Amino acid sequence: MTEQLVLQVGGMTCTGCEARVGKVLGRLDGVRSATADHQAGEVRVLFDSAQTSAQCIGTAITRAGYQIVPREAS
Ligand SMILES: [Cu+2]
Repeated sequence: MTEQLVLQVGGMTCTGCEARVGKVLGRLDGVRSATADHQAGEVRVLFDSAQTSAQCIGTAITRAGYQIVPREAS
């Protein structure tokens, strides 16, 4: 099933960072699309939950050198 994940990501300072995050996520199995916006500090990912998980996506972002900003409880 395709799911959408929106993450707040810290450490992206330019369009190069957006490209880097997009590329790293694009390499993961099950990721359909990944769009990063450094100004908003936001990453949107469409992924197949049978092939990958929010956990794996978060790990890939962290390994690329960026930080996942915890969401405030709503
Ligand atoms: Cu950058």
